[in-house]
Amino acid sequence: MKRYARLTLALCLVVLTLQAQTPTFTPNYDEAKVGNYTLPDPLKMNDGTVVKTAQQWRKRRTELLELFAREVYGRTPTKKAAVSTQTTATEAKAVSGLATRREITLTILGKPLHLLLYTPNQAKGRVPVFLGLNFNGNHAIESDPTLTLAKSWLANTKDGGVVNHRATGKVRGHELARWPLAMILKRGYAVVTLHANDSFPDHKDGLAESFAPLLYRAGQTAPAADDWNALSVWAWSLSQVVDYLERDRAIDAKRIAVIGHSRMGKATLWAAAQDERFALVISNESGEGGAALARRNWGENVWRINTAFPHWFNGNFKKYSDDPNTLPTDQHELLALIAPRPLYVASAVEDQWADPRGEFLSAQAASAVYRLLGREGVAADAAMPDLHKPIMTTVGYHIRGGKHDVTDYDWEQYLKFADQQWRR
Ligand code: GTR
Repeated sequence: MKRYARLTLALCLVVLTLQAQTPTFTPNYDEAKVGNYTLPDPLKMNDGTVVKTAQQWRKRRTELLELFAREVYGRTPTKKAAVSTQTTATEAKAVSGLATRREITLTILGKPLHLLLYTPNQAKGRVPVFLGLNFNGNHAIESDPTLTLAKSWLANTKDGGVVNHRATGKVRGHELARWPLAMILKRGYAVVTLHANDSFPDHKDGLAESFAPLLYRAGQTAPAADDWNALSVWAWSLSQVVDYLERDRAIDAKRIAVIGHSRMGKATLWAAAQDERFALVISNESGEGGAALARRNWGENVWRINTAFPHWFNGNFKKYSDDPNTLPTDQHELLALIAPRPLYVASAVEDQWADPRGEFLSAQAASAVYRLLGREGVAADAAMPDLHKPIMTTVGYHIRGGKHDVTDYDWEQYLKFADQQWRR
């Protein structure tokens, strides 16, 4: 009997420990339970001074960049590394003859970033370009078997597409639906994409294989609490592509639109906040840590994202897991850092995890900075638009039907928005 009691006690302890290790998360999807929150004012300096001029905004911009770098995404090393560029393959009749496709490798500190660039064959002169990170490797953009298979780490899949963390031929075309190349090329835009995992493999121990250790400070062996992590490294990789595009004679580097979906949307917003060479910015369902307000308790929250993806944000951001109200920033201020450049935020109604309303409210709150800089944003008293009723001021927004994804409907709006902004 005594032995039985001891065994039961031991079993209970095991169960309790396991429970403590795997806490459950119940997202809130009830407006009544969102709670009250006060957003920090992007137009108030840290010392309380109200920002009234474009000149003062430049100072405030620097303050906000510092806060996001220190407390949220981590600092990006400023050191410029030497880059060697190599075109490894060219296909003059890609996408049914619509484009010339180039595979270009940028080697930075001995590590490669593989770009896949499509330029429309019909175009005369330099063309504007859509740039975006992909999730699965460049071979996932088309099903063409001649396209080089990505070599970077990928999460294994049950269908044999990724084995031992490396892509097999089966994953070709996996992201094809999200990159409607023909539609974009026919409108006269180039497309350039790169695999996020080339710069930071997307898993909790990915840092070691990322660019981060290559850019450590002298004597550094581990990241500091304010150092960069996956989202910042991905953002940095986008800026490396801009450095390249500025040297490519087929591209109009003054018209680079950067687009990102979901986690890549988060990285995209942070890239564009820091690097003003991105002329137009698109956040497709970037959600928590992207466009959605952190203080609004809906769907994914800071605690959940830090727990599931400890490698995305910096060490300091973990301090805010229990209470996002203690953050010195909120995500509308990240969007505001893009002002006065055109910004488009998009949501999907079945993507409640990303908080569509929180994404809209964030774009609306950021619009105060657009107005200060003489641009039209989402009006302060505007109601959230209905499904498929895009708003297109310098700040664009839509919510569409369907799930978390990038669809042709989304692209139709982005192309229209870019045409409108660039008067094409
Ligand atoms: C989810 C994550 C989101 C979003 C998404 C994605 O698991 O919770 O923040 O980034 O992944 O990237 O598709």
